[in-house]
Amino acid sequence: MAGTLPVFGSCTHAVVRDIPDSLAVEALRMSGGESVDMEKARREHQLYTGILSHKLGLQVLQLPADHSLPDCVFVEDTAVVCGDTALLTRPGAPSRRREVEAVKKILEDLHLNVVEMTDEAATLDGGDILFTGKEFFVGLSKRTNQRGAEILADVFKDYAVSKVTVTGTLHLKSYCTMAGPGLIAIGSSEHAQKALKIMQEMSEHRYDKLTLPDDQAANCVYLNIPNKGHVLLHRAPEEFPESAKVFEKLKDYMLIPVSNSELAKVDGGLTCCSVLLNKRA
Ligand code: M3B
Repeated sequence: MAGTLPVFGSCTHAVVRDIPDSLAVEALRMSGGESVDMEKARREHQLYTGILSHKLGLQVLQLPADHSLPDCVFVEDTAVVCGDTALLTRPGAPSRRREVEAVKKILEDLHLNVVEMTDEAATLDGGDILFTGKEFFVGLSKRTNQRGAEILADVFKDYAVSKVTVTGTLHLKSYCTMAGPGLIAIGSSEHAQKALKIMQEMSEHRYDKLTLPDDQAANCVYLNIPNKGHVLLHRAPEEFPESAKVFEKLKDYMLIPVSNSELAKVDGGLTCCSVLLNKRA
């Protein structure tokens, strides 16, 4: 590909999807736990999409909810976008497979090179895919398997793809994301630390790390926005005070605390609710 390497975190568009009423009772969750306050969930989600559109100036494409798809708000799991290629996933949970259809349509409308994962032996959730700007890490989890990882490696041939076994949680990004160029946000649990160690051992690149006391807080959204520079959406101090203090030490960042108490009850984090893409390239 000709031209300059895109700046890590550059982004022009975000795909999001409304929360269906069915989420409260039917969304998949790792453990029983508290009931979801749907009004609050929708308020939090509106704040999240408002930040992406009004505060950061992204073009936000908002898909309507589908009530027969209780997890459809978690669009991240349905597509992996890198450059102008979008790999549509084959979600590990059969109840989530049809979520991909609406996302496929909107990514095609955006004229991305859309690739489908048709192999019935493959499963992959976007929540297991960590793109560092230099390479991919794929979490092998209850939702993502070897075959899914192989297909991702075939599609994104320009990058190294390494596999990491995910233990103790749903997805790889349940305890790690990128918090900036070359900066891995990582939780403090033994499971998270073990995953980081594996990633460091497999990589040819060196990364800095930002260690968060709370695993859930390590799921943050980094963006690089013209005239704003480094932008980080991170979990609010009301939710994770100790982790928020760690984020607040980052220099030269526009920090945006975001509450996500309700979708977190069904295992959703901040990355889960958008597919980010860069059409400026
Ligand atoms: C969560 C889906 C929950 C379904 C996202 C990544 C890590 C903390 N009930 N999906 N992509 N997981 O989030």
